[in-house]
Amino acid sequence: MLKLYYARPSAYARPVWLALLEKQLPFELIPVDLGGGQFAPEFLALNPFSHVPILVDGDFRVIESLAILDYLEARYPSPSLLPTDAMILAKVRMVQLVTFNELLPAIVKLLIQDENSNEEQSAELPYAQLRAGNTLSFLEDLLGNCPYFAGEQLTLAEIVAGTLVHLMPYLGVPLTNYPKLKDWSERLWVRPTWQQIALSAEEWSSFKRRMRVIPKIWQRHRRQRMKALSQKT
Ligand SMILES: N[C@@H](CCC(=O)N[C@@H](CS)C(=O)NCC(=O)O)C(=O)O
Repeated sequence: MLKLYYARPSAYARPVWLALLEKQLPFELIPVDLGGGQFAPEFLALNPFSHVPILVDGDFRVIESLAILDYLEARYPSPSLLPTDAMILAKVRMVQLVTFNELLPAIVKLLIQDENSNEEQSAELPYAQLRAGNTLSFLEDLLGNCPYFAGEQLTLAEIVAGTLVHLMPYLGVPLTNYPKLKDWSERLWVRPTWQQIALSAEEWSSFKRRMRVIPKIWQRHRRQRMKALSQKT
């Protein structure tokens, strides 16, 4: 059976989890405690970069969320989550990459700032808001009047962007200026598959709290690892 190493709130693991559900594949979820569990030797043997998600399919292991999504699509093509038309495929890829490369860094910054709202706001906060708004405008235009980015077909564009766009109002970026994206997001979240990965309000606030300390834990582990690795060479 397929195995997915994941953490429930992980922005990179959630699309893979959702793709498995949309494809109706049987799979086992293996939770990883990102408070340090990702530095355990058994985990590092699966992913030397200490990240979730990891997909294990028999003897085959795939890391990197976008590579996993492509693997699932090629290996388990039905139902299809990727168009073949060149222009539509380019649209889907743009949505995936812009979401991870532009929107996600802004979300992380807004999350941390949100928790530190009593501290003086740094220049990074307005930049994150601008970056988020810029990405949402781009997505709104790209979606146009279609139900999905690829037209009538739900694809990996929804699987990636749809797991993050709905968070924006909780981070001080309402979707009212992006009405088509707002409707699109609401349509996605009534799907039973999406409901299965929904975080409760409690999980969400505990995640926000952990985001304040977790990067410091990661830094400490990484320094120890760098030391250990440099002693080996
Ligand atoms: N490029 C990777 C990024 C994965 C990633 O950064 N995952 C985070 C969780 S959202 C993680 O596992 N962080 C733990 C660490 O870096 O030690 C992907 O797309 O899979």
